Amino acid sequence: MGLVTYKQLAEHNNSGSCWIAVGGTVYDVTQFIHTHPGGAKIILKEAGKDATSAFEAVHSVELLPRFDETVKPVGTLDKSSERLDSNDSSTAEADAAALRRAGMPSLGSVLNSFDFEAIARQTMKPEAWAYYSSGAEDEITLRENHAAFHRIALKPRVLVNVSHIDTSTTFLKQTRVSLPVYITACALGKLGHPDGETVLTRAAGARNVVQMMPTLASCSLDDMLNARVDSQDTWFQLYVNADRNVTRDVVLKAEARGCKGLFVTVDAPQLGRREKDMRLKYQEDISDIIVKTGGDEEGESSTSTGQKKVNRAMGAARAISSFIDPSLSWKDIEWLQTVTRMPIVLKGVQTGADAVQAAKLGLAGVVVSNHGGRQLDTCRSGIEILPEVVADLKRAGLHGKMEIYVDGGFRRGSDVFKAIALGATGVGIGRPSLYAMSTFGQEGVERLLDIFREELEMVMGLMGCTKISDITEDMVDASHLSTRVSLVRDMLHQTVYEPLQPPQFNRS
Ligand code: FMN
Repeated sequence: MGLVTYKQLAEHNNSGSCWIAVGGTVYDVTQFIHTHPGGAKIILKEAGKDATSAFEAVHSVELLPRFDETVKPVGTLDKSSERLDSNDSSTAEADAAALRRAGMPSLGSVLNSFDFEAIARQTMKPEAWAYYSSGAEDEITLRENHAAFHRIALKPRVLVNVSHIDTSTTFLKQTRVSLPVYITACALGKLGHPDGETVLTRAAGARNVVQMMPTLASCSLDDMLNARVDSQDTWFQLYVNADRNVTRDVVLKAEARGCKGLFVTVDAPQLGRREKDMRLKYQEDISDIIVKTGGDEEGESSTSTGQKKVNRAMGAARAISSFIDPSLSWKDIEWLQTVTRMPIVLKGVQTGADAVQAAKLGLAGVVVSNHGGRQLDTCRSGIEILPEVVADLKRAGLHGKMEIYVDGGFRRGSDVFKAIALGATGVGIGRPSLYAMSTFGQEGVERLLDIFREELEMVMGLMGCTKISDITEDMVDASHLSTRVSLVRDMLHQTVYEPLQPPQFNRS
């Protein structure tokens, strides 16, 4: 392959002859744009340019040659050749990003997980922020997920020697972790950071916590797995593809490459209506990209190949939802048990009855979760469902037969403590890890995990617990957990209370 100058690249900037450069290689995608089920527009926007950053915002570069035989490499981009202004669509975006980050508070000023969110809101690309932060419809469940923790009171024990506190525990009977916290699966990591989910992998490795790797990551599974440090255990989150052979292949690959748990997402037979996301122009472009690769839920999938016509006017999430296999049922879970020896955990269980059914099948666990409030609005928070799951498993004589994980709205060490007290083995952290990654990269995610550890240690100390197994149900009062209405507003307190402030920007 010869060298292609920026000028030569720019000459192929239309549907009659369309070249784009990605990762230093120039591709002729003229034929491909016509077979692109999402339409030619998204590619033509980058025609004749170095589209690396636009492409990498969603994909792993190594995916491109695999898309289609109509994607033809024509040469290597001659980066020493004269650049034309229009050659690189990333320049304007880089300028805008630099402006957003001007005067950004330092990592040292971040005291809690909310601070990452406050900084992310101002520094992230607005479309990326909308995608990460959005919840379904009126976002009642999104807010309830955290609010529910306020209805659980702590009942500390005193005069316990707490000079040494150990927050470590064991997940799925095999993985010793430093914290009862894991980084849960979230799609489209490259929207927040150019290195995408590998940032989370590295931070998880550095802090000895587990990362659940998403099927729909922007990075390939290999990229993520290659970013592990020695002896780092990871889990794989699965969206079951309509083509079960695709699913079998990806499950076998995850197992062969050492993943220690298969988390099957069961709360997304179709996607929730995320209106912040829908309102932004971004949705159309992202859905186009995703549809091209046959992605079946919240991002692109490197493994699926389905192509469908979708209603893009409904926004990214809804457009993508047409790829979700709504026929997924308990029978498929039994089939998965024949495919893999990895422990299988259902992610997205919301009733005690379904948890009992999972235990009867002999599964390794459930994640009590409402998908971060992104699916069914006005459903209950994970923490509220947890006691029902424990009670129903006890009634069925199945308590202790499988592990119970929970996610949604966990922002404080005390939230983690409450979940452990109510019967969880571990807690998934979603958005805070995305925000920490998007603002401060790996260092930010490590700091986030440190904050969770420091807060949990403090709460354990004040509660009279020196190890995770000391945390018991009688240490919390959850009697009002299901009382979702607070009848009395403490007006005086509200009036005198001075709200906490996130770190301030210094833009003078
Ligand atoms: N869950 C999945 O099972 N698969 C996904 O691909 C997926 N993508 C997500 C993308 C984003 C941007 C967010 C915020 C969540 C996603 N989730 C996905 C749900 C998370 O795994 C988790 O259930 C949720 O984020 C926990 O709530 P939290 O964000 O309040 O911590």
